[in-house]
Amino acid sequence: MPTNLPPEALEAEKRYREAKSLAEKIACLEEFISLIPKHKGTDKLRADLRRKLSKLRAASQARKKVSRRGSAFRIVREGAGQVVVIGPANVGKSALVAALTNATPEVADYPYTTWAPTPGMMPVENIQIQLVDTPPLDRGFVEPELMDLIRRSDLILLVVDLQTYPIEQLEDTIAFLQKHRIVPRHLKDRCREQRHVTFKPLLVVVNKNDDKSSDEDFEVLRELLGDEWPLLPVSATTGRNLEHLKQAVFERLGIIRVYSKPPGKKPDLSTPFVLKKGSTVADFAGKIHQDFLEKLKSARVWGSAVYDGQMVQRDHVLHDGDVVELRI
Ligand SMILES: Nc1nc2c(ncn2[C@@H]2O[C@H](COP(=O)(O)OP(=O)(O)OP(=O)(O)O)[C@@H](O)[C@H]2O)c(=O)[nH]1
Ligand SMILES: [Mg+2]
Repeated sequence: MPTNLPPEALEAEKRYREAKSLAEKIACLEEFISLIPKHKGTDKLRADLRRKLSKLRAASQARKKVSRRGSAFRIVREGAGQVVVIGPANVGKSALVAALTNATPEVADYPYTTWAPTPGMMPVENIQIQLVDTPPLDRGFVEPELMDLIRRSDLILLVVDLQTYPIEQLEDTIAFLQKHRIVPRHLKDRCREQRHVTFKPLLVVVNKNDDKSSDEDFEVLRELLGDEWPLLPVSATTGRNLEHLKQAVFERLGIIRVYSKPPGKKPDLSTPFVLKKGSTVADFAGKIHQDFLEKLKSARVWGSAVYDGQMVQRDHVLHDGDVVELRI
């Protein structure tokens, strides 16, 4: 910010920075712009601020629209699991969702770009997993519905920026979640208060590890944090380690893919049914159709059974990649 602005403009800028609600931010920014003297030296600043203002206005319009139709924070679940991508501002949450899914959230080199959650589908092998980009959590205010979205999700990807105080970012975000009674599942045993707390599987995605030159920084981070956190170094920009991240998400979701085989025919291996780990033949039958579950006489399994095509009971536990033939 140029320091040669008149004091009343600097005061307005301070009010703008500290504004808590979107409406307040818009009002303060309008006032700030009006107090900046118009000359060549302030051309760029005024243009930047006007752009910011029109973004804030657009966000406000979008919110009004969605609030009439229902909340922007109610993201319809799709695919094999819903994964929320959360963290402080400017760490690359939107860039990651853009790199991994078909969605195109706005990515910008200034903080507080994202205002509403944006879902996108991430293909992993032959299934699709939903990733939800979210607004940053280190704002002055956070919508209770955003916290509900996090509570309802199947997995949290907490993104930090390797190049900008990642430890503080991790600690602050965990403290913030804890304040809202959301605790990483792997810390459950250490949590004194267990009532009304939601325990969620969580992976820490250490973004902006663009190339070999930042590997050392990541190793230092890993050493400082010890083995308490599941850390995944990636780069949304260069695509480094993103395949690994996809696999890690798939594994953490605790799901298996099971293929249906009609009697006497080949299974369709391109469209699996997705079930929770530990699911049985009966769960699989129920997933296809309630009728199947009720009328199920026998089942044969290729894959996890002792031998291919083995007859199994309804309570036989299935594994990822199993092919099942149900007979009714
Ligand atoms: N070097 C580098 N820059 C990145 C990477 N990922 C994102 N960025 C940059 O970081 C800035 C912020 O990216 P965003 O994706 O908008 O960050 P965000 O976390 O969604 O930010 P908010 O929506 O404001 O919370 C942009 O300038 C991106 O180009 C990365 O892997 N490496
Ligand atoms: Mg964003």
